[in-house]
Parts: sequence; structure tokens; C-alpha cells
Amino acid sequence: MQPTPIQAAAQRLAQAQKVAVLTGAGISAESGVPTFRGADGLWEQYRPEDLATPQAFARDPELVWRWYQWRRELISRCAPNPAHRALKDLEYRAEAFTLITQNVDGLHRLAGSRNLLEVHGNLWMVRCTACGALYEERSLELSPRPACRECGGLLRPHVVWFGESLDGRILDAAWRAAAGCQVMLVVGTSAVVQPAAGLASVAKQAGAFVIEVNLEPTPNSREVDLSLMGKAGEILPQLLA
Ligand code: BV8
Repeated sequence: MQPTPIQAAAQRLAQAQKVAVLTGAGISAESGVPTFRGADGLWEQYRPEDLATPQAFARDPELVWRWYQWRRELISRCAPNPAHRALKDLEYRAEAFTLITQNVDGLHRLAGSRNLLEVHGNLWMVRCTACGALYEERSLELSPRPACRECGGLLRPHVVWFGESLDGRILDAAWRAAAGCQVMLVVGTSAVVQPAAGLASVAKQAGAFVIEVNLEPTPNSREVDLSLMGKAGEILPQLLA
């Protein structure tokens, strides 16, 4: 009897010693965190150019900070879902496991994932634009121009905006994990944002078996070995069964 696609994917993961995972906003959708480009996507209400760029922040830091405070407040009420928890469990099964996330919501860390690369940063971390101080700041009562606790300079969210380069060390670690894995799982990303989306091709070209989990096809779909259509919160637990 032919294994179903989900059974085939589960077998591949069970046999793999080296696993890399790339996640996007879709893995947090079932936790109640709006995605970026879906029907109720975050961006639908705003233009990315208006908010997630250094130019926007320079032009109107209060507008950008109000948007981030709205997201922080929303995300503070969201919990990891079965997809986040399945990846935490998968980490303990694989010999070498790296979770690469584009998400800035912190839900993978909350779910207990350890070997985690947050390639676009984390919105619970703030960075001083004057002295560079970097620290966790979970207050939901920040002023629209929050001041650095060290020097009083203007803080910004410690996230990577469009037109900003990713942290070279983090990107290098992500690239090495993708190039060195036997199986890559790509979950809940529209695969339009580079360089993160390109990590699936890095894995494929290095010989990995690539499995995609999404509600719909993406630019990665024609290149992956298995495309599992459905909700991450329903599919991922089945991949560990
Ligand atoms: C860079 C942090 C070098 C902030 C984010 C012109 C000028 C400048 C740059 C560019 C340019 N043209 C292209 C670029 C490169 C640009 C880019 O890729 N642009 C795209 C839009 C074309 N990239 C950059 O700028 C990057 N830096 O290249 O540096 C450089 C330097 C100078 C000049 C040029 C280049 C930096 C990119 C990082 C941007 N920061 N976030 C914040 O979040 O506040 S990106 C943002 O999009 C999030 O991080 C998000 O994760 C990411 C990707 O989106 P997805 O995660 O995929 O989410 P999305 O909503 O799109 O999709 C959700 C998916 O889930 C869907 O497929 C849906 O079907 C699925 N889904 C939904 N529900 C479920 C589900 N799947 C399963 N189960 C479900 N339940």
C-alpha cells in the first residue's frame, strides 16, 4: 500500500539525523497572530513601505512604534499552537536540528524551541538608535518614543526592516543549516521575502528532501519534494506520529 503524502513525510523526518525547518507567519496564524499577506494580513491595513522600513521610522517613529505596540499587545495574548509544539518535540528527536524563523512574535521560544534562528529579529527586543544597547522590553505601556534605559536615546524594535541587511552571523548559521540538512520542512511562508525564502532552494540544491506545509501553493512549491496542503496546526503533529 502506497504511504499517504503525510506518512511519506513522517517517514522522511523519522529517518533524518539532520533536520532544518523554515517557518513564516502562517505557523502562528492558528495562534491568532495575523499573517502579512493573507486576506486579513497585517499589511492589508498598512503598506509595508509605510511602517517596516528605516525610512518610515526616521520619518515618523511614533507611527511605527504605535503599529508595533498594537502588534505586541495582540501577540501578548497569543499562545503557541500545536504546530509550534510539534517542532519543539521534533527538535528532541533529531540528532541535529535548526529552526529558522522569519517570525518576530517569539512563539517558537515560548513553545520551548532551543536551537532557534530568528532571522528577522524579535519584537520583544528593543535596540537603542543612539548607543546600540540591546535588551528585552515587554512593557505594553511604552511611550510612542520610548527612551533607552542606558542613555535615554530613541529605542527601535529589534527587527529587520525592508532594505536592512540581516545579521550576518545569524544568516550564515541559517545558510549552513539549510545546506547541511537531510530534510528541510518549510511551514507557513509565502516565500516572497528574501533572503529567508531562498533557504528552501539552498537545501534542495544541497540534496535535501524538502517538504512544504501551506494552505496554498507558493513560489517554492514547484521545487519541493512534497507539498502538504493544510493547516500547520493539524499537519505538523501528524508528522511526528
Ligand atoms: C535585504 C520583520 C539586503 C519586521 C520582515 C527593494 C529594496 C530593498 C530591498 C528589496 C527590494 N526588493 C527586494 C528586496 C529584498 C527584500 C524583499 O524580499 N522584499 C520582498 C517583499 C520582495 N528583503 C529585504 O529587504 C531584506 N533585507 O534584502 O537586505 C538589502 C539591503 C539593502 C537593499 C537591498 C537589499 C529584509 C527582509 C526582512 C523584512 N522584515 N519582518 C516585522 O515583522 O515587523 S518581513 C515579514 O515578511 C515577516 O518577517 C514575515 O515573516 C516575512 C515573510 O512573510 P511570511 O512569513 O511568509 O508571511 P506571509 O503572510 O507573507 O505568508 C503567510 C503564509 O502562511 C502564506 O503562504 C499562507 O498561505 C500561509 N498560511 C496561513 N495560515 C496558515 C498557513 N500555512 C499553514 N497553516 C496555516 N494555518
